[in-house]
Amino acid sequence: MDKFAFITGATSGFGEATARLLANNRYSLVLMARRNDRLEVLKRELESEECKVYTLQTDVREEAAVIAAVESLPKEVKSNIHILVNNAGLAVGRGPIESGITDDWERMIDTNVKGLLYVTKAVVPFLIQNKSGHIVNIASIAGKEVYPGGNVYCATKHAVDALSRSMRIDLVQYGIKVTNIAPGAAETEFSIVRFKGNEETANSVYDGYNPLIAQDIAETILFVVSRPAHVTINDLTIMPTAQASATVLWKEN
Ligand code: NDP
Ligand code: 8X3
Repeated sequence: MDKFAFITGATSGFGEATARLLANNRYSLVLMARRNDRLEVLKRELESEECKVYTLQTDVREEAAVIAAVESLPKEVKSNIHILVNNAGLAVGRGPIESGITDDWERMIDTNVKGLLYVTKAVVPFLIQNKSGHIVNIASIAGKEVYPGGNVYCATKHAVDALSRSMRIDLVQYGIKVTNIAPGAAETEFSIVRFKGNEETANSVYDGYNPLIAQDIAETILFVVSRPAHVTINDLTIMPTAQASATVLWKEN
């Protein structure tokens, strides 16, 4: 039977690149995100005899929708989910706490923390049933350190880091692996979303150095999920070579 990887945030960046790479490595896919047009394009591109693709147009912030979406999958798909990549997430805005916008804060907390919990709660019973499986949580260097104006985004990614560690403790009895991945600056649609469509500001984040690209993270995910059964990689921090910490970036003039 096909091995399914369930990927949230599959319509862009890390999630999309991971979907492509896992499809090329004999996984079938369940792809979750809000933009259905992109999900359908990806499904058409990746579906083959070896790779079945199910798309779930779902906002991870809506618990009832997440539960219904997972329930809607055929039984043989649910019972063959081997990998859950909790990747859907975003930063909205960057600035000091005193001028923070509560709606931005809520979008980040609801997506990055509560959404990850809702999806995990809906999917983990199938991993438990099989007494195996692998959860890969996409955290961030912002979950290891803080930086000016990063306040709430950093708090949500610290929460993801803590959840990875506690999930590992809760799920070890079922033989379920949990890996936390903490990337530094990567050029995806992340900054366009963070700066609310302002392309000039978004592009300036990546000026003067070589940032990570989505493929770097996809290859890392493939590596961690393809270790032997007795090996778990708990935590990986991956940075562009020019980035020494959340705040130290070596830029060429
Ligand atoms: P992108 O903006 O390129 O991709 C984000 C993905 O998340 C999209 O597919 C989007 O799909 C999905 N998403 C966002 N909100 C929701 C939602 N409410 N429900 C379902 N899906 C949602 O960014 P990245 O690929 O860079 O980001 C992926 C993850 O990596 C995020 O968790 C981010 O915080 C983290 N990260 C990013 C870094 C970077 O520098 N780029 C570095 C470290 C971590 P759609 O809009 O269709 O719903
Ligand atoms: C995204 C990387 O440094 O902008 O998580 O927080 S950073």
